[in-house]
Amino acid sequence: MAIHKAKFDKEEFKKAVVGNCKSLYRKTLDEASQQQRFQSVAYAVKDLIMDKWIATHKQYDKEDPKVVYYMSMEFLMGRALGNNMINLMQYKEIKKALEELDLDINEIEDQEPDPALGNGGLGRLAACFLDSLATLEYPSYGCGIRYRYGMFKQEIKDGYQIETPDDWLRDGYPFEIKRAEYRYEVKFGGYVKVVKDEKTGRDNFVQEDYRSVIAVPYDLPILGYGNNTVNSLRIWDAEPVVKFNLNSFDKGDYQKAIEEENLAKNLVEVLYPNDNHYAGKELRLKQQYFFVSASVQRAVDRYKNMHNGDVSKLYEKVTFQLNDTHPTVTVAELMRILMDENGLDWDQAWDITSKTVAYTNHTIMAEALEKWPIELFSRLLPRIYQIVEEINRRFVEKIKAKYPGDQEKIRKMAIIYDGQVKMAHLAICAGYSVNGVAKLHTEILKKQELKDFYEMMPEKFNNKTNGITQRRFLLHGNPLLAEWITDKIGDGWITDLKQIDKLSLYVDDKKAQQEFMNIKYKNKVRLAEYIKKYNGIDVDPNSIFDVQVKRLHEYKRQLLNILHVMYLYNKIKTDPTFDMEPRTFIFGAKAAAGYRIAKQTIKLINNVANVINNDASISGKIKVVFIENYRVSNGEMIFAAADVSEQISTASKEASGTGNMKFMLNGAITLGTMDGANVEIVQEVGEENAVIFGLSSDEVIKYENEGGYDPMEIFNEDQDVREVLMELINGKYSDNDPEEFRDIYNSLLNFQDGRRADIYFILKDFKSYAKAQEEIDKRYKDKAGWAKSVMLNTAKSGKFSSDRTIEEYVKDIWKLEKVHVEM
Ligand code: H2P
Repeated sequence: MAIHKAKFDKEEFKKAVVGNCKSLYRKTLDEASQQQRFQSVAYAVKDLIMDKWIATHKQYDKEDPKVVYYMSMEFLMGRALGNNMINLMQYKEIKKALEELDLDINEIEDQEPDPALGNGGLGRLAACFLDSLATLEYPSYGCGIRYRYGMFKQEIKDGYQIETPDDWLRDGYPFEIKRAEYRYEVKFGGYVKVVKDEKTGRDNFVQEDYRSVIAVPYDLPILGYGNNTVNSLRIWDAEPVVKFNLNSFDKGDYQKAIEEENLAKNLVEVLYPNDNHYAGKELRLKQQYFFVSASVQRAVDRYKNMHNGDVSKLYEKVTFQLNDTHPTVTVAELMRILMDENGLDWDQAWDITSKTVAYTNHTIMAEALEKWPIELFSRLLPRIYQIVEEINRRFVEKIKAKYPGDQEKIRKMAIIYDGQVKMAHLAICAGYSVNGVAKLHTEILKKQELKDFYEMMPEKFNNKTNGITQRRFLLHGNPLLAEWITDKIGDGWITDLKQIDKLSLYVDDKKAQQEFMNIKYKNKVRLAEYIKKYNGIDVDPNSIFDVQVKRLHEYKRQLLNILHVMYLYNKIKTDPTFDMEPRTFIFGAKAAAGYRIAKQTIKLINNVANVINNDASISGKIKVVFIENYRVSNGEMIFAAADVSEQISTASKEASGTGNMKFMLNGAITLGTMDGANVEIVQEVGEENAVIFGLSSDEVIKYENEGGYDPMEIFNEDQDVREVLMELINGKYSDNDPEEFRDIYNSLLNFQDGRRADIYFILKDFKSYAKAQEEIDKRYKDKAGWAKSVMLNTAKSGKFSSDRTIEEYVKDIWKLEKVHVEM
């Protein structure tokens, strides 16, 4: 790939920064606040982007290539300034320019709020995909919502999680531009009137007595690395109709005006902070339809403008990728636009739609599957519901034709059944592609969760193992290692991560090992300083940094990790001579606000930390740290500093995982179950360079089919486990209230609220996990062996670039052509 590096005029740039400060704030840089300095710099960087952004879209207009619209409720972007500097290939130059202005680039970058329009892996994947699409020169739009408040900020008070609003737009976000020229009306509620067209005799479906909002997009630039491509992330804001439609006041329809004002205000107010969990809230469905309708209207208009208003070949130039079921109303909205607004009949519209929409599944967790009550769905989206009903009717006919007399098939596969609209079924029925996000996950979909669908339409199913962008998670997040790698093997890895395998040549080289481990040490010092600053805890950079950072969810099993820490602590206490490498257990996780057990787990981790960190008798053998407000920006630093990557989900439950890849890339050893993409990580790096434990997914699924297992047996037979569990309820870690962790205790041992005990097999896997942890300790003692192993992890991470993932989507699903932008 030809890398293009634009000329950088340092003096011009400095002038721009000073000028921005003056025109934005009426201040000199000296007088400005840190935030104002950041803004002044960001606008100067945006200037460098603008010409490329314009050129890219000119080129798209000229070539009229096929475009993918990546439809996603979440884009967990992380900070843009540093990343944009990196992708412009001008990080060092800009850093230098800022130094000459007496500005420290790290402090400036630190001023940017993390645009956190996502929960976790699903939203971050979308962000990595946009980076790769632009870098690989593929035309694309990310389509989402401009939430007024993103993922909440987490504070820890007395060990409890406190959620505070993430007011990321407070100071204005310098990289966005408002596209007031693209306004679309989105309608909710009312009823559908059928009006006969006198001329054609056709029935027209007209929505009446509805409430509507105006969708207005904001575009964020998505820069390719080392090229001139700048794609857009288009996020929609909602404005009330009344702003320009004063009519309703004239007519005295004051009530309607107020309702629309409120609708607009509430609609994009906040991101739902639930991952892998479906809450069934009306506002959520409104959000979904809102951004889908606006995005699809815009995409169809854009296409029509370029094709003389003829929509019949839309699928040749447009594809909508549904990031999970959240944007599945795309199917019906596209049908509506094609039929009601463009006069196509059902068959034509269906033919186009079913060649235009594709679906990615991200989870098999039952509680994540979206099903909307018919009552709610049809009341909110009356025309859309009619269309879904007709899709369902025809689909059921097909099922009947294929499986005559098999009522069971209809029960399991229908889109509308039992009073509910099942979004995954709609996505699969209409989509031309259905993909899982790691090999194991896709196999489970085919053999278990979506078995009936796979049987009926096997040609739709395919796997796309997730990936991450090495530009953010190594080049930006770990500059020391990035530079060292480039020194050794050149910089080809930045756009072709497979090349990182060339490092394999160095894994036995003593000097290279030393250098690699020195860099790891420096990154650990950097993290230790952060921990000191924000947690007030001293940690030893010579200890093993054992890290689990990800959303807090029972299936991800942070509980297994902390129970093991409690067990280890008991061991050291009973035998003070117990020999082990000093270990720092680092956690970072946000829990959904209403998820009780998850929040208790955070409290447990903090209380255990409190007891252990203050026990001088164990002479610092263990430290426990809970990093507050884990997010993309501190994540970058954490991945760089990790020795051990905890990927310990119950096998079969983690569809892929992407944190696992970020750790691997930065030279950490995976301690994990054979779940999600861990399986493929082990395949790449070799079993001897990872530590694997626990039940396999087949074993888990078998237990589940047999009604579970009995954790009481383990409780009764295993002294160590019993001791740890008793400590949950005897006040050892909860002085003031021995009942504090009763729910956790119960979740492991008692059948309650219709749920079996220990459904995530924590006790079942406990001993095997403890043994794996001993294995880590043993391997770390062998310094050279460890160095070789972590270097191999970096060297063998080539497969896990999102560039590879995107190339697979392009080849198998989207069929895009590259568009090269010359300047
Ligand atoms: C989910 C899955 C992950 C997967 C990610 C991206 C929903 O992310 O659980 O296994 O890697 O999508 O496909 P998360 O749990 O982080 O919200």
